[in-house]
Amino acid sequence: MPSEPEPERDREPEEGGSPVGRRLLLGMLGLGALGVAAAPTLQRGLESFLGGAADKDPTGLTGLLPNGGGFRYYSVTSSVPHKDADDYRLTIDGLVDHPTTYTLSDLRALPQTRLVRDVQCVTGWRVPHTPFEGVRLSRLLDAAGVRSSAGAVRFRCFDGMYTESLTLSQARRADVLVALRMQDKDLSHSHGGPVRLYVAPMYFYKSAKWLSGITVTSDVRPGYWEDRGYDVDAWVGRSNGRDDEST
Ligand SMILES: Nc1nc2c(c(=O)[nH]1)N[C@H]1C(S)=C(S)[C@@H](COP(=O)(O)O)O[C@H]1N2
Ligand SMILES: [Mo]
Repeated sequence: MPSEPEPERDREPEEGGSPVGRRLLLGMLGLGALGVAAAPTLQRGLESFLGGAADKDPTGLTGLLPNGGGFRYYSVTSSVPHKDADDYRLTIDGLVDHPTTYTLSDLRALPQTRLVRDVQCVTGWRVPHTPFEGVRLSRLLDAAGVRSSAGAVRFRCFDGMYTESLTLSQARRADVLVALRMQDKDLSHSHGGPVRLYVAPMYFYKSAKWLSGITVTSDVRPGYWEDRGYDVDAWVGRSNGRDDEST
């Protein structure tokens, strides 16, 4: 975590640290009467409701709601365009011999890898045993023909704001996916669908949602949160001053 205090607007929403009152948020969602300490079955209902609400929420504030140890829905922009099989594109360019643009059906037609690991956010929340499925990033890089001058990979998102990066050797790991599915369902919009990056051994901020571009470069450029103090090498339990169990 950053050692210097940063301006509030430049921080991920932390657990229990929402700037907007819980009651106000629940009220906005028409959930005023629902306790946050609901029974587990109800909680599960609440989580899937919140998932749906996050899909429709133009304010992004549902991302600040506590949801019982599950995912929080994060976006650094107040709204993100929806994309589907008709208009989704992923471009691979930069230091490659064959720049390529993939549609969603192109990606679905490639061999899929399924991984089940814990998800760990750097603000503390963890979701155990979460299946992700998609195309290995290494496969897309090999198909594009990475040039010998390359050393890193940059990721762009169609929210127009978020960025991430990996070194080339990190990007080529077998546990780094261009993910199409999460929890055995097609990725929802709120979780970064139709396509997000999934970097299993690193804090979840590496797993860029709404992935639209992969550019092979000579060097690593820090991503959105890394410009705001997070570690560029984001190994779970070995970075950001945290000692979480590895995923
Ligand atoms: N495009 C984009 N990707 C992103 C983020 C974001 O704000 N925008 N937040 C990151 C952080 S800090 C986390 S913890 C996860 C949250 O993923 P989720 O919203 O599916 O729970 O997405 C990561 N990828
Ligand atoms: Mo995060």
